Amino acid sequence: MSRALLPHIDRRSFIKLSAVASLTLLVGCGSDDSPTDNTTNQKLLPIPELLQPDIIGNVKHYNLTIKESKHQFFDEAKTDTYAINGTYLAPTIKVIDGDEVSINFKNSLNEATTMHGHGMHVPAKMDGTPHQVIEPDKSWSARYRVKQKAATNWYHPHFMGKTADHVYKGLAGFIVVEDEESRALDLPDRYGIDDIPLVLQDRRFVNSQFDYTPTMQEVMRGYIGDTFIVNGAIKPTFEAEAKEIRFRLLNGSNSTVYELGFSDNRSFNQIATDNALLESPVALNRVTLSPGERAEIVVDFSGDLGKSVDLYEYKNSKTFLQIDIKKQATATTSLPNKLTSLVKLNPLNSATSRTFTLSGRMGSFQINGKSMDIDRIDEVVPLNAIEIWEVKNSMMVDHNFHIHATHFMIIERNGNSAGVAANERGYKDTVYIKGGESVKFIVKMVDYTDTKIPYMYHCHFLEHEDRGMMGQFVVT
Ligand SMILES: [Cu+2]
Repeated sequence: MSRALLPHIDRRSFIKLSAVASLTLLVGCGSDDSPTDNTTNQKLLPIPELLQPDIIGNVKHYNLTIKESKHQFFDEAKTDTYAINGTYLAPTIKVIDGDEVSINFKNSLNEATTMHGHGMHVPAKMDGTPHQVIEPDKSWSARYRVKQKAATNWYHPHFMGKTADHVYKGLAGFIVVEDEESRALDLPDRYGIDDIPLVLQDRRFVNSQFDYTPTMQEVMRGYIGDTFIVNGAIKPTFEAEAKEIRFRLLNGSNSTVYELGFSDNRSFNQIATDNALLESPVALNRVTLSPGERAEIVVDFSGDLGKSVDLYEYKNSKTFLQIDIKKQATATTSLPNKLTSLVKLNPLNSATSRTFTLSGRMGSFQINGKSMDIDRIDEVVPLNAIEIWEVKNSMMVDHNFHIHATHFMIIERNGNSAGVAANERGYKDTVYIKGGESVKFIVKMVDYTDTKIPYMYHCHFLEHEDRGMMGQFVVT
């Protein structure tokens, strides 16, 4: 068990230890206090604990407890949270394509929830949707064989009508998928040293407690916090080696779109979209992520020893993270030009098109005129059929569209294939659709038929999802 492997470190011993290099690895979002750099008195970036599995037979068991906790966002007081194992957020689960895994959740909350593996390619009954409720004091396991390409995925609640509330309180963690191909690439992969997961969120606080009280207008337009946090810390510092650093960026917010870049406007390379590496790195100086979307980026700090730069959110003018490049590189990497090959389905081979129109008013939301009904199957999708799905945002407010079960590839934005940006030409499971815009994607279900238990498709702006902007499909 990971707890035994990573003994609890109290604050005092931590400060003493923090002079030691590479300690970042030991810092959980779960320790009661965030670590402090004793030279600058600034909080260091917490790195979610990398959870070690118990191996029983050939199955890797990851044991997680969902519970109420208190987390130190502020020096003066602790904040009531929900958390998994620690005090806010959750440990990182790292799996390899082909692994047999059992992700075991014990619900120690006083209310029911669920736990969905966002981006995981799993049978519907293992998907952790509103159909796999975990009642208080009960346990539930997502047991499956990992069968997908390397990706940065995540897990979070998906309980009917309460997803926004449960995520806001702190339930979210990474599932990092690796495969043989990704492991052979010369990419930064030392967890916590040059391979850094970042859960990006924003929150409102009143008297150091979360304030989750969206008005009707905020339900429609987004409940944006004034305090931006990363891995459960407010504007912490990451002490980087002077080399290429890989950041696994996750927009873990309820409903805020982030336009991310660096304070010196430097360029970086995006290497992965939601569900796989890109075929080649794409050079950018901004990357936009709507809620639920991920991007892996590699930024080269090899000539920057002694400098500081911020990971900055340009839409809301907020600093997420200060990066102090203050360590000599202890290993080097060199970003490859070719990362992977992606299967590109041919639209001419598609027999079926489906249209999903997003609408809503007065705090209620619909897809194709209907609000989510857990007892209604909206779409029946045959196995192995190539399909085109078009999603139209008929509103003036932003939405996105997320599908479970598998990934898709975007083929048009607003009726135009040239409208698909280079860094969107990869495997996606969530796509941002601005007010009045539309997106067409190509998709094929390749596994796991089940005529009864559905998968979901929905807007991942959580206030919209909870108020009806969700539907269900079965794969047959
Ligand atoms: Cu929406």
